[in-house]
Amino acid sequence: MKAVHEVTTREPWKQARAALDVARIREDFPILKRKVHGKALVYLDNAATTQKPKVVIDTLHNYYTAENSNVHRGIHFLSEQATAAYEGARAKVKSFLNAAETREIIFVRGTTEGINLVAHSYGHTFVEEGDEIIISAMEHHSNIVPWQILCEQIGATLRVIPINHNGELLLDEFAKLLNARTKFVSVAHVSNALGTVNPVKEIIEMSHGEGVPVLLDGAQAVPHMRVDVQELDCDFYTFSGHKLFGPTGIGVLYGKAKLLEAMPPYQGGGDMISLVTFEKTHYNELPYKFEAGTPHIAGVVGMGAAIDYITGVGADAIAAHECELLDYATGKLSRIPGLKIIGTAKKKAGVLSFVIEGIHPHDIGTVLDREGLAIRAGHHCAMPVMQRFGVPATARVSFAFYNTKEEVDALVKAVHKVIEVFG
Ligand code: C6P
Repeated sequence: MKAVHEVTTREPWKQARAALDVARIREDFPILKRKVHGKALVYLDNAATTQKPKVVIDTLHNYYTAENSNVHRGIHFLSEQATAAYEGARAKVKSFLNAAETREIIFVRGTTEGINLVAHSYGHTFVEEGDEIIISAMEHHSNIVPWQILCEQIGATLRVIPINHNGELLLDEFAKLLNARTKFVSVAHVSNALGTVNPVKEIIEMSHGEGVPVLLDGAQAVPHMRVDVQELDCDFYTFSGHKLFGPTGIGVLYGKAKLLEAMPPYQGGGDMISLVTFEKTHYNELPYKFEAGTPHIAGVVGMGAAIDYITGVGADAIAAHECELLDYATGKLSRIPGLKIIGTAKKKAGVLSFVIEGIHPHDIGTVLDREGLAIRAGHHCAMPVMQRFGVPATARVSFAFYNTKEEVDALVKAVHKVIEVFG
């Protein structure tokens, strides 16, 4: 079948096609064997959270069974082991993103906290009344609300890059929005509601041309493609461990060292200090300046195991397999009468949102659930996207590399059932 998405024909991962032994990979994910409502589970809600391979589950178990201790504090054996595991995971994240230095990797609770940290710390230091911040019309609420709060607090203005009917950013409009008042640009690398892969390299180049730093929300990108922060030249990059086959409650904020150095701490507490007196506190060096309090050590270690795992599977093989799945599903679903795909960008990753004429997405989700299929129905925490396309909600299928064409066939069959029941 001819690739629907331009990305399949342009990228080197083409060569990685068929390199993935999905049947074997599925053996690594215990939950994929379970049944729901008496049916085989078909898990297609990976944009919400991904399932965990046994190696991640075992790493968490082993951490609490054999290594649990606090980090950076004790001089005893266990504390040294926990610290080594924690800092070892930081080194893994550094290689995963190809960051220049490990001190540029800050552990946070997730993408949401990563963006809030930058909006608060960078925003309150470098953005002033009358300045402007640019986001896009396809942002998750996590990349809207922190900037709105900042703008309200300091009297800055939020500007929004519009999107076309395919769900692609209008770069010409972005160029018009960029001006001397622009102090920050924050956009999704991949949209969670539409699946669009944004032209982030162009956005960064254009922004840097005006001396404006850029944050990329990588929550929906890192599970699907290779990310190189130095090649992108982004100033900040953030993602969540739980969407990357790791634990919940942990994520990463990458920031260029010179920017992080210039920013004040986001939270105060243990570990982020070097000296405290009642008169004055001296802050710790990077990355600890931004890691106040006892961190989610097990989460970090588990996320490190997840990174090892997917690195072993291979980013190119993952991208190639998922692109094939997306093409296959797009072809099959778009032939169903009354079904409309929301988000038809040329470059897409992982996500397929759709509506069916006369049927509420929640009803689609409910019937699919009874058939064993897990999808998400709703606004996907991207209400402005729903407003842009004039729909209250969509049904959203989202893939991971353990999904198969047989599962897409099951989806198509179940969608026909939905139409039978409600159509
Ligand atoms: N999107 C989805 O079903 P947290 O909750 O911090 O791990 O991630 C927030 C977030 C930020 N940006 C994007 C692009 C996202 O997709 C998400 C999370 C989930 O689409 C849950 S709403």
